[in-house]
Amino acid sequence: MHQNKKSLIRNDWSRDEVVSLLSQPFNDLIFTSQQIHRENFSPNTVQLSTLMNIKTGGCPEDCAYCPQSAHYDTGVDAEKLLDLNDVLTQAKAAKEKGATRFCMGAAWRQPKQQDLEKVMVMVEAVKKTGMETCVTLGMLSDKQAKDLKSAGLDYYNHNLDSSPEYYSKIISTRDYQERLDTIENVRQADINVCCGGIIGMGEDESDRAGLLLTLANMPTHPESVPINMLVQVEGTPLKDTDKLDTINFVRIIAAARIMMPASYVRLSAGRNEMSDEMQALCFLAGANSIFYGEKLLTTDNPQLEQDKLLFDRLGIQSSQH
Ligand code: SAM
Ligand code: DTB
Ligand code: SF4
Repeated sequence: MHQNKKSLIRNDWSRDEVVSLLSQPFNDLIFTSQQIHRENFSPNTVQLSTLMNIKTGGCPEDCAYCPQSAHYDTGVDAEKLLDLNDVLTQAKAAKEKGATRFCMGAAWRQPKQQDLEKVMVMVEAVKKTGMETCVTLGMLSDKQAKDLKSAGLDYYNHNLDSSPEYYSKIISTRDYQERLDTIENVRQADINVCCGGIIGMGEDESDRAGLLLTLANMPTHPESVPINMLVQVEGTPLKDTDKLDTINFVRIIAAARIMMPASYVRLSAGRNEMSDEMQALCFLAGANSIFYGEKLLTTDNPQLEQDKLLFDRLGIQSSQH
């Protein structure tokens, strides 16, 4: 445990403590998270990241939520890795529209060397636009993480998705430890870690606490913590999972803010199904980043105009380059 200049950074949360945090009276929880948010960040500023799927579908993994898994019939066809020019055109457009980070996703279990080299060229080119770069390519060896660092990569996204206990109910083709190993390789390569999870997969309160405490008990907190609300996609095993109590989703955002005071907490997938009021509660609870752009990877995200209008109504500004 050490004291940073603003909030106390802890790495010793217990599950009981997190469960009781999550079950506090809502007003108490939000009051604390808003206080911590203000100690660490400008309260009315939200960072914008734009996502691009650079390699769609045909993934050998069986993640039960994912429309890009080859195990499920979701209507998402497998495509090849996109060309540098297509990626760069979209990156420049994203910057033009106000994004400060460009995140490139690939539906791989782990990149092959020849593909990694192509992605490194993309990272170098996108970085030259002045935006921060992020990629999410599946598992990485320590050498692959170092190669990405040498290309200038700023962030690597690799989510834990759920608690260690619930994980095996969602994915059978890899285990939790492999996720943790990749995150460690990214950390050792001195790349910023973007790591979060998905809420609404049928997990219980203890699993949500387990996800949060695994993130917050890392020796260094992920710099960026995406909290996704499951997008239920036809053809995936998780389609028709019981719908989440949206207030409980806001509680997860608040707990993430309290437990990881200096990290960016991103209100990630699922915004297209959230009301403006629910998103406003998430920002109040301490979310300070979103995916900005009309598509996530394969599913829809709010229209840019809709997000601009919401920010105007809330007096929120986006962070500047
Ligand atoms: N294949 C790589 C991997 O799994 O790390 C990178 C791409 S993968 C699509 C990135 C993340 O997107 C997943 O870890 C998961 O958290 C999120 N995701 C995928 N499908 C989702 C869905 N239907 N709803 C919410 N989040 C989803
Ligand atoms: C993250 O945590 N969420 C993003 C990004 N990291 C790669 C992906 C969301 C995907 C939602 C389903 C889809 O569009 O395919
Ligand atoms: Fe593949 Fe990533 Fe989708 Fe899992 S989440 S099926 S690893 S693309």
